[in-house]
Amino acid sequence: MIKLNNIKGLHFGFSMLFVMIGMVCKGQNPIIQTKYTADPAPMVYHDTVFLYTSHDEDDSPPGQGKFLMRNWLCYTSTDMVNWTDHGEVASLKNFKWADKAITGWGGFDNGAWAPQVIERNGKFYMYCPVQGRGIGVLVADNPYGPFKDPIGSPLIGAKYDSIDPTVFVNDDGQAYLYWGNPNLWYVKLNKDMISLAGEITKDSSVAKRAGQPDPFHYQEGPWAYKRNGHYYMAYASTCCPEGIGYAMSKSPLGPWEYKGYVMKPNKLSTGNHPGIIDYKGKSYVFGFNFRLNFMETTQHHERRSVCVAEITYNADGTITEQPWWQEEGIAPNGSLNPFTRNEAETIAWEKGLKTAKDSLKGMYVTAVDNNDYIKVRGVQFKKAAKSFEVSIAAASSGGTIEIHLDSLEGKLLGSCSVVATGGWNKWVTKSCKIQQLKGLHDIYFVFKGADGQLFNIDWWKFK
Ligand code: FUB
Repeated sequence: MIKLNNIKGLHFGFSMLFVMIGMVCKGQNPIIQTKYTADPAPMVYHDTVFLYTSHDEDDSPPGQGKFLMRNWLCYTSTDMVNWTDHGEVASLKNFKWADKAITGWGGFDNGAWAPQVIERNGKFYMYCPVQGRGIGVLVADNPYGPFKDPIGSPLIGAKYDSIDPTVFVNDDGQAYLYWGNPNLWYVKLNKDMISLAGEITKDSSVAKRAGQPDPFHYQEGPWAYKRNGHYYMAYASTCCPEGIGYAMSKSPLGPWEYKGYVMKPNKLSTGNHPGIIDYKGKSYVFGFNFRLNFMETTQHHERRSVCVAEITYNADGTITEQPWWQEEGIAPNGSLNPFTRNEAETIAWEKGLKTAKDSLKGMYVTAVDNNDYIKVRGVQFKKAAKSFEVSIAAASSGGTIEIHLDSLEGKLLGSCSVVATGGWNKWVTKSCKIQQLKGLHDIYFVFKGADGQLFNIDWWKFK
């Protein structure tokens, strides 16, 4: 669960609340708990789901619309329930032009809104709204970055309702960029994906017309894709709260026909923002809720958390409406191999932890206190595991990693004591015997020790 280290006065009270909530709350939605994430943009590349998100800062102020967003994050999964944190992959600082003095738009300190990444010919293109300043594009040679701005200016200027880009390449190779709040806009892209191939146009079919019915209730957050010959435009619909609506068409440029809700709005969440994929024979919609925020405080902050639900399509291509984000989340679509090195920041659910990145180790888990834990789901022990190996660093006197089976209070397979290693970045590999274990299980790593930070964890594996 999120630790509000940077809001010192509130930290102790909320930590106590976490302990109480953590005892009863074992949900899988939202899917990321170490940070606040919003505006999910999933991309399937080879056998992996790359989930790019925007990032609400832990110290965003109270109040609706008070966003504090500086960078974009990336998570990956091969089973849809355990997500590996890759941290920041791009930030406002990637766009030199974001710093131009535009009164009220926060320079590099605010405005990193809803992105989308797409692969084309081995390059990865990230379309990023820089709130109030336009939509930029970044390019990288791999999905983790580093991403660079190839044009040094906005791809779409600020005057076109320029937020929430979604990009899609049709079977004939033509790429389309769509975006906008309160209108839906589009433009064709050249094959280079970083220049425009036509006029910027306001879509007329979903546009609101004075005095006319508005079946679409289009708000923002479009997500364009093609599936089985049908073109789809999902979007955050109705306001506020926002649900997820969708329209279909026979062409990438419409006219769009409203088809209904993927998910009806719910007063639990003012906003929403769809990202839709097919993965390993199933289909999924991502969006967000405010569950973690409201687990910590009754006050609304723009501290959102990405959620996922499975969706199904009917024979005519329409989508079966889903209930609001279920706390229990979705079933695993794959399993985790415990006999290879697993990054500690691969997490289905956790309590009390944060992740950090450095040049020596990359990402690792930190802020580990007594009773914090990590749950990983669907761990497949194809052979008997007899021991557990973990890479840890501890400037303090350390603590213990308890390994529990299938629940927090489940069978104790082993306890691994961690002693001081001489620094938070002095890493050692510790090996511990465990009771023999086979089969498919959820594993809970429960951390025990004295008050204060116990250790950092980089990776683990069973043997
Ligand atoms: O995250 C900032 C803005 O909030 C997004 O651009 C919108 O889609 C809404 O989610």
